[in-house]
Amino acid sequence: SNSKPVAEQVNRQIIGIDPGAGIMKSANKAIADYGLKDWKLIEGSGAAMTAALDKAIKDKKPIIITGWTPHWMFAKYELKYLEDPKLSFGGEEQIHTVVRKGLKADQPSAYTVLDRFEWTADDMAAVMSAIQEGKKPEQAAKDWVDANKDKADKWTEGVDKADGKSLKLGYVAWDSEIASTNVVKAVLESKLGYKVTALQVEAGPMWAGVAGGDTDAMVAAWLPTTHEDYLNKYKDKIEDLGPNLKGTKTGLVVPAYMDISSIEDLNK
Ligand code: PBE
Repeated sequence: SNSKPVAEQVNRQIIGIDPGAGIMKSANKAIADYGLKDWKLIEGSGAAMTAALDKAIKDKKPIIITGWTPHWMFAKYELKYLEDPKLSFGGEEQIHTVVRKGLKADQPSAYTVLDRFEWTADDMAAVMSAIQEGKKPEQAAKDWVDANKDKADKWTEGVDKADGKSLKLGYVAWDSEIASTNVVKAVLESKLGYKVTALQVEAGPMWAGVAGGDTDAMVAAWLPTTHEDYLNKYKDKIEDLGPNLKGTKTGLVVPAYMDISSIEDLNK
């Protein structure tokens, strides 16, 4: 094993994701809260982060990433969250569905389904793992909807068909949101006949799109902490339909073989 301090082992680097992600703001807050002098949060993407994690684990090397649950990485690798006694990453969180103002009047069927949409962390993780194992997101979502008819039927029960109307969902290429957005798209298309465009954007434009009314909805708002700044900026211009998934978590994540347990250990 490696006797150098963790800071030296990882070159004082935390492997982050896209700069617009709320978890990047939280990670920078952790760097300040825990006095991690000269540490750097590296910007990239969700895909680059999981590639770096995969390589480090294959080489049995130390690595620190920004991680979140639900995520397939916890099924594939042995990982642990570093304790966060200062709560830089916040407390309990949920993923909310957010729609543009006026959607209820213009598209009542879609609005009702979006309002009813809720599932569990295990449901989402199942879709994420299917995609990670090679299924196309649209196919993984369809397969999940077919296998979970009882759940999906509850979202659409008694709702009028949409007869080919168009709907635009915004999402960011986070593995969790690729899964949820494709499931909602599959349900709206297969059960109600909507024509759904899933538009992949960055986090800022995702929120701005719904606030400006160009985008009808998104199912990717992590609240109250991770997307707090976006909510504060746009709360008067959107409608928050509440949680679609409870029991998420965000934080700094390391392979289980690393001999640290708390963000506080990074200062040693
Ligand atoms: N995440 C996944 C996002 C929300 C979904 C935790 C990477 C973030 O904004 O940080």
